[in-house]
Amino acid sequence: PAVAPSPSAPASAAATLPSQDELKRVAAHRAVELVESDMVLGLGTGSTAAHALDRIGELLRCGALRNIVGIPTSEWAAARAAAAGIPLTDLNSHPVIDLSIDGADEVDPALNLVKGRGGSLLREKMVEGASRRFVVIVDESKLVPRLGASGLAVPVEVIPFGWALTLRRLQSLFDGVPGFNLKLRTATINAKASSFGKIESEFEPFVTDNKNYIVDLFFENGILGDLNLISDEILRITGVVEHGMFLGLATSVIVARKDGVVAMDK
Ligand code: ABF
Repeated sequence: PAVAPSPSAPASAAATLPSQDELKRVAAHRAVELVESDMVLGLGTGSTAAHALDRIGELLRCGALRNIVGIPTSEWAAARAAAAGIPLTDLNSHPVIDLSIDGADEVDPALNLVKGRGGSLLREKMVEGASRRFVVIVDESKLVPRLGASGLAVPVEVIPFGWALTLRRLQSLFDGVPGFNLKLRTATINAKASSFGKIESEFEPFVTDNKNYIVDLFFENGILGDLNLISDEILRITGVVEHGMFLGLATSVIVARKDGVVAMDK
């Protein structure tokens, strides 16, 4: 049986360490210090970016910031920003963005990123690529020696038409790479308990905000080789819309670590 901690017991060291979510908040708040009144902002997606959106909303409400407009990188970001009270606009009206703030899934030592495990990579790359400054906010768990090395997905957005052919072409590109694997991203629908009490689920392709599918690439040893060349080869496949490697786009990365915040600049 679990033993409830005694209220008089001294707090353990672990209890005083910030949680991962607190680290995300610290990185986000540090980035929001760069926001000035009258800016056009790129608004990121994900649990780290959520802290930035909420903080910008707070600063607008108390009058510390004025005349901000934001361009959301996803439908989720649009809803979260609207709830925070941030006025929204779009890339057509504002093709040049002063500052974008967003999370990432991986950051390598050269500040290249993997993004899009949340599925918003295309709009993120359009918005952040149109930004004078793109500040990435992460907790220390996102730092990797090379992209793909966390063993998690490097996403590729593909059009639904002929997606299995596009997947085969992606497979051919990495044939012979040890530890390479790929699969169509799926979402669970209709999870229900069967008559035996077992949970049975149906799956369908995950659909992005742009009504596309995602093929997730996995590199057991991380991506070895020239990232720009690999990027070009992926983008040359007809049916591929965009991939989640963000090469040379981040101008700085704010990393919240348990022992403090570190900013890495390009
Ligand atoms: C977005 O949110 C994505 O590009 C990335 O996939 C994800 C990071 O999420 P979180 O901040 O929740 O870890 O920035």
